[in-house]
Amino acid sequence: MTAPGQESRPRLLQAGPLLPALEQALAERYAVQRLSDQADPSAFLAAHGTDFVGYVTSAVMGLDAARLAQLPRLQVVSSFGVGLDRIDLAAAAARGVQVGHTPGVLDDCVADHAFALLLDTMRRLSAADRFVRRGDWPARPFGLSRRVSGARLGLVGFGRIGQTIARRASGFDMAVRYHSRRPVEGAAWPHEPSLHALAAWADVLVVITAGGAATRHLIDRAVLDALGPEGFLVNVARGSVVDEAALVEALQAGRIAGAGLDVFADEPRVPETLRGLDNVVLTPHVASATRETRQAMGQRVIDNLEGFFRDGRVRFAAT
Ligand code: 8YV
Repeated sequence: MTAPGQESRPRLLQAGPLLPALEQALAERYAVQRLSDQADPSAFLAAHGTDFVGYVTSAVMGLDAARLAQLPRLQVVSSFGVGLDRIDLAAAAARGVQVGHTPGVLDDCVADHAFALLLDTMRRLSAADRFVRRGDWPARPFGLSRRVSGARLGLVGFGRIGQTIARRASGFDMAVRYHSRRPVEGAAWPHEPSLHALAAWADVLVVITAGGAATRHLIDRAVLDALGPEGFLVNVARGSVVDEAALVEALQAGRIAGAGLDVFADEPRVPETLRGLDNVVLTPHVASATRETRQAMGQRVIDNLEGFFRDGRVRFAAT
C-alpha cells in the first residue's frame, strides 16, 4: 500500500457517493478521497485542501465558490450529469479550473421519462393503479382521462433533450411548438416567442430548460393560468424553474388539470401538499437513472479526467 506522501497518481476529492462502478473506475486510476466520509468536511478541507488537483461531483452535489476556494490547487472538475446550475462556472473559469460534464448520453432517457410523466398524468395511470389497489373498482367507476394522441405539446426549452422529446411526440401525432430564448436553426417545429402564448396554446407543457438564476420561476402563476384548467405541466428540468408554491395553489384550486414532476424546489423534500394530490405524479429526480445511461454518464466522468490528465483538456467541457 502506498503511504499518502508517496502517492504519485493525481489526487482527487469526490464530493459524495457515486455509482459503485464509477467509484471503482476512479479508484483504479486516481488517489481518491470522499469528502462526505469526513466527519467535519470544512476542517478536513482546511487541513488537506491543498492536496487535491481534481474534484468529482454531480449535477446535484455541484461545486460552489466557497468550496472551490478551499481547494487552492484544483485544476479540473468532472461532474456526473449535464446540468451546471450548481457549479460556479465563473469562479472556476476565473481560477483557470476546467469543468467537464456528461452531455449527449442522457437525452433519450430523460425524454422517455418526460413522456412517461406526460402519459401518466394525462391518462391517470398512477391514480388508476391506486384505485385498483384500494379495491375501489367494484364500488364506482374510475372516470375519464385525457387523450394524448393528437394533443398539443408545448416545450419550454429546446436543447438536445427538448428536441428528443419533440421527436417522441411525432409517434403520438402531437402538434409541437417550443419556447426558447432564440429560435433553433433548422428546427422542424415552430418557435413561440411568448411563453404565455405557448402555455395558452398547449394541452401539456413540458419544462426542459437549464436551471439557474436566468430561469428561476419562469413558470409562475401567470403561466400556469395561461395553461388553464384543462392543461398539464411536466417538469424534468429543475425545481427552481417552477414557482412551486404557485403550482401547488393552481393544482389545489383546479386552475390546472395535473402535473408530472421529477424535480422539486428543495430536493429531496417534497411538499406534503403535493404528496396529497391525486392529479400529480411524483418521481425522485430519476429521469436519467437507467442502468445504461448512468453507466454512460460514468464513462464520460472518466473520459473527462483522462482527457485532462493526458492532453490537458476535458473531453466534454462545460460552457
Ligand atoms: C443528475 C441531472 O446528474 O444530469 C443532470 O443534470 O439532473 C441528473 O442526471 C443525477 O441526478 C445525478 O446527480
